[in-house]
Amino acid sequence: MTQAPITSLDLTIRVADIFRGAGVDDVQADALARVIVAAERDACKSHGLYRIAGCLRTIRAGKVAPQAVPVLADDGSGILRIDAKGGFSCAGFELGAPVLAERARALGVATLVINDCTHFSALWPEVEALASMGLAALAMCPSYATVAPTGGTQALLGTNPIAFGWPRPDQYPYVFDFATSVAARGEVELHGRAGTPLPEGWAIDAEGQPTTDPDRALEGAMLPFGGHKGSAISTMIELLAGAMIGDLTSPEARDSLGGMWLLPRHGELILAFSPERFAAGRPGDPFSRAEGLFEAILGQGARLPSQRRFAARAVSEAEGIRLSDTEWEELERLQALGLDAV
Ligand code: NDP
Ligand code: PYC
Repeated sequence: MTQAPITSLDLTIRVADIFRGAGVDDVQADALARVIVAAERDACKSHGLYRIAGCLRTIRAGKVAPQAVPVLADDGSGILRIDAKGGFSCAGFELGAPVLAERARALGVATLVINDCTHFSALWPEVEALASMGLAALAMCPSYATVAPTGGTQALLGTNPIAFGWPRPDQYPYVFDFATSVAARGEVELHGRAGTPLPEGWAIDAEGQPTTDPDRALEGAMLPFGGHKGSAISTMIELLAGAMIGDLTSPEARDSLGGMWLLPRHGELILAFSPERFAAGRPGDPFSRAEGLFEAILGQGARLPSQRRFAARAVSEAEGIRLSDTEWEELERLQALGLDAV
């Protein structure tokens, strides 16, 4: 029997309950539920409910600290640090974001480093939150080694996401968020589950040969987007959000985990800019100039990134989130069995 749609709030409560039942403290359980349900609400399936099982597996394996309390270190400079103490990144972000916003307004630009966190989520909730506070924002992190550098044959780089947000008056911000691989690894896993082949050009097998078989791709490597350009941007993320912040790069994260059936532990770098502070004394209002650019893009018939996502959100908010029977069954199984489900 098909179930009625569920509101974001009710789904968030259910997901948080699953985590609480698995021994996760309230702060982390609520932060996890918010980020997972936001992805489900916005039709970003690769980082929605599907990720609950991965979180539980990682908790069960003892590779994430479910009771960790993130700590903020603030020396008054433009570098704020969260020590996640081995917990999930999203609780650390929620702690650091308001301070980051206040510091970016005061200095013009400020950064938030999150160290020692398990990270699995999409980055758009973070840049969107900062944009809603009137700031432009960039977020990036390594992952674990699953992507071959262009011209190479072995997984070395992560799928290394990068996201950007720009505030827009009286409407959703301009936001993009993507993996620097051709697609997120979650997409490959979803193809595997559905038994559908991958599009050409996504992956190579363990022998370095092109493949459209999701299982062979997961044993081999994904490819960077845009050839050498994506490969270089992904390498930049390893440097800035790995080596520079004193945290693990993707190959190190993979080695420390001993495999990829669990969620990776590493760091994240988030930058926030005050457009007013940068534009001060220069001609033109940065926000109205930005609107002119967006209008010109739309005027050509192109769409803005996140438009699909915001449209999905509008439907979810009006009608509730629709889950398939299989998704309901899985949710109920996870709720009933907790850590024994994985
Ligand atoms: P997609 O390729 O699905 O989307 C990338 C971005 O491009 C989105 O902002 C999307 O907007 C936009 N977009 C797509 N098509 C168009 C178009 N025709 N015109 C304009 N904009 C467009 O993303 P990925 O599969 O690469 O990544 C998915 C998610 O995975 C991301 O949220 C990322 O953060 C996450 N991820 C997380 C990792 C981690 O370690 N934590 C690792 C890798 C990925 P829209 O959503 O509206 O379609
Ligand atoms: O989808 O590539 C991915 C991913 C890796 C870690 C979290 N998401």
